[in-house]
Amino acid sequence: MTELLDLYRTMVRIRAFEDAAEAASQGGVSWGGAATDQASPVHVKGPLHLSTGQEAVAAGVCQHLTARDLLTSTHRGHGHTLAKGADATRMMCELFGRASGYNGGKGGSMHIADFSVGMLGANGVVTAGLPIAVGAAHALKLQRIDAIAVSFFGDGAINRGPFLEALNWAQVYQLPVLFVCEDNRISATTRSAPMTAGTQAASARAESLGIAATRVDGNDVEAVSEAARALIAEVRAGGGPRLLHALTYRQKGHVSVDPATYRDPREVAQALKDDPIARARERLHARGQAEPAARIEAEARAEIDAALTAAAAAPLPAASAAYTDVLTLGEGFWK
Ligand SMILES: Cc1ncc(C[n+]2csc(CCOP(=O)(O)OP(=O)(O)O)c2C)c(N)n1
Repeated sequence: MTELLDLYRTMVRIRAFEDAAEAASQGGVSWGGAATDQASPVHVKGPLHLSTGQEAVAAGVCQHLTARDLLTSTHRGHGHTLAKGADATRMMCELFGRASGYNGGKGGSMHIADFSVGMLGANGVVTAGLPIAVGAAHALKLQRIDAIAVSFFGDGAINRGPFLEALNWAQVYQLPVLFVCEDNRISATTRSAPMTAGTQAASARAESLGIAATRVDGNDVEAVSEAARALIAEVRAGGGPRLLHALTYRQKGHVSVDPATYRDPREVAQALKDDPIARARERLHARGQAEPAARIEAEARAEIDAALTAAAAAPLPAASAAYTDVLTLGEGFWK
């Protein structure tokens, strides 16, 4: 029971963060996610890739990781980053472009990393997180460090070459890495199935290299957690790489400004009924845990409201910061 409450807390915190970030990138919505008549400023410049609806995958996997374990993420990385233990206020500050953000306000959503909790970074390049995680896992093995690496990626990533390269290297060197395919059935605005050869391609391709894979309902947080627990135990025991294929659904458009009109509204309506948080809440209520569930929801709202308030009040980077953290090519390079 405690475990479902913990998983629920992670999911609800992610949802609160995503809802707040979405509102802040669109304007017109106040703190707490409530609509308001007055347009509030657009605090987040540019579109965001939201993971709304996919929270169970991040929560169920990261439940079994410690800060020593290493993680790579995708362009849709807020949920993974929060679940791995990053600070919501520093993340929000980064989205708001504030100096107190994870990247000094200069990187934004797709560059958030926090090495102190083992989060090696979101990544705007599709599939790029896999070889990075494999490199990290190889370093862990060579240095005999008792930790593993995990890489989240979308179903669109499995059709790019680095997927094969990463899995092959991990298997040949028997590296401690868990690959997690967060299959939301769509790649940006294109359905993944018609452009992917084979059935159950993520797991089938892993199995063809001898990497054991498990498929799971990615909207059932307890099922994800159980599957991840078993695979991570095998990876930790030195069994080499494993792959988890979690089927979920992206409730929002590709980015926060995408109304996703290319999807059949009936499909979306059906998917919303399968919401992972609603499913977990129903279970908690059925198990007599309505009160702690409500407390968790209130705490998450308060945490994210505080993050929004802090981000809105935080100073922007100094103009001189434009010249720091950039590659110096040397005096006279451009002459
Ligand atoms: C190497 C590369 N090619 C193309 C893109 C443009 N792009 C951004 S997201 C995306 C689709 C990714 O699909 P998936 O991995 O399934 O993630 P989803 O957006 O569906 O969550 C593409 C093609 C990119 N970022 N990187």
